[in-house]
Amino acid sequence: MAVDQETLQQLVESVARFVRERLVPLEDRVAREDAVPADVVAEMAGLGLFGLSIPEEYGGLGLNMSEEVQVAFELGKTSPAFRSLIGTNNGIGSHGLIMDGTEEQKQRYLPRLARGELIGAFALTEPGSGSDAASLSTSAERDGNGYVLNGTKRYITNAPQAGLFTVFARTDPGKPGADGISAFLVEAGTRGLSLGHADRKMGQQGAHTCDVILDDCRVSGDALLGASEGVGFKTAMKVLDRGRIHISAVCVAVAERLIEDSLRYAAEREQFGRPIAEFQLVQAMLADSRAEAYAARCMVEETARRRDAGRNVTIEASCCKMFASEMVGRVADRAVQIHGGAGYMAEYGVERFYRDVRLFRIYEGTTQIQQLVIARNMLKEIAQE
Ligand code: COS
Repeated sequence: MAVDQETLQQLVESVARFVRERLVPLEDRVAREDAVPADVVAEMAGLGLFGLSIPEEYGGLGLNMSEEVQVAFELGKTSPAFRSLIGTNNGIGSHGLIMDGTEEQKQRYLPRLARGELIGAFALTEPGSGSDAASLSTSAERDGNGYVLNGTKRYITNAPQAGLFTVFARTDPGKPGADGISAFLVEAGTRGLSLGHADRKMGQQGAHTCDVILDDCRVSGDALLGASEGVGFKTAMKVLDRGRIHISAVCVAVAERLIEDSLRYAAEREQFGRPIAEFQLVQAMLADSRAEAYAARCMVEETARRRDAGRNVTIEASCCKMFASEMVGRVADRAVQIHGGAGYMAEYGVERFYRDVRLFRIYEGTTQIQQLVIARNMLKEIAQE
């Protein structure tokens, strides 16, 4: 355990209460205004949510993966936009730095990321490079002691708020694949870095993405993550392995929330003279959802445990991401069905979740990429036998 049981229990309970009392009542407003109110952001920072997984020596809570997923199981029981705000600082926006940064880079950025004073973003995807991340074309050309970055990054989560971007760029144009890629820590406000318009999305209003444009953006040599060229792609893959476990925990949480809402609705809503929960066809939908959410919860907890024990969990993380994100899609679909006409109406919020969860099957690697990762690594395993 990275923290003692009692501290963890208190944190999980505080987050559960915060979600129930503070965030759930704001869901509709956040979706309408496409923004999380500033006082809520401050309260999230006060709870330590921006630094959950940042090591204690840099001002975070230092939760291990098993502990972090317990928090995500609670924080995810509301609109994913709230979680998204702290998601990058605890995941893809900080873990490249935690895993592979130099001590000086960690000291410079992690304490502010942990306090939520700085928002981190992970700039990997490009207009021409999504699932095929190793084909990215943003360039980083050596110039004296520094580098000059050119290219466009697309759909970058939290970019409009971000103060620090982990930018993946090609330092070696002679190497077209993964080996030529390096990672850079680029601060917002650096000359040559600009943002596109906020993207208009299907769901998750309140969480923002946009393009990050690098136009002769000059950074000093110490912006090179870990002071090593050519290892950026591996950093990205390791960060995604970890991030996929967290996202899977959020999928479980949203599914559990939707099951709770559907159960309550089914117990109250009467048709044919009885609550619809008494009909076996409705019960089947509730039971399937409960069993699938439970299976995903067990997968996430076991994968987190294995990772904390130091095992390679690339396969398991992808299994979790694939199963949990597909599972919450099915659960959201059944939730709309159980709510009937009301499920299609904005005032009940179920249709909003239905749109929100669609993203889980896409970002941090589509379901098809998870299948590919799982199968490829299975083949590697037999080749090693
Ligand atoms: N951990 C550590 N290293 C890894 C790794 C992992 N999980 N996965 C791959 N690598 C290493 C490989 O071992 C290989 O190194 P060596 O050449 O030294 O053996 C290198 O990285 C290249 O790997 P690979 O050949 O598998 O790369 P590919 O281009 O074939 O494909 C996929 C990799 C498709 C898995 C990758 O591009 C991917 O995950 N794509 C999805 C990207 C994504 O999730 N985007 C979401 C947007 S970010 S929110």
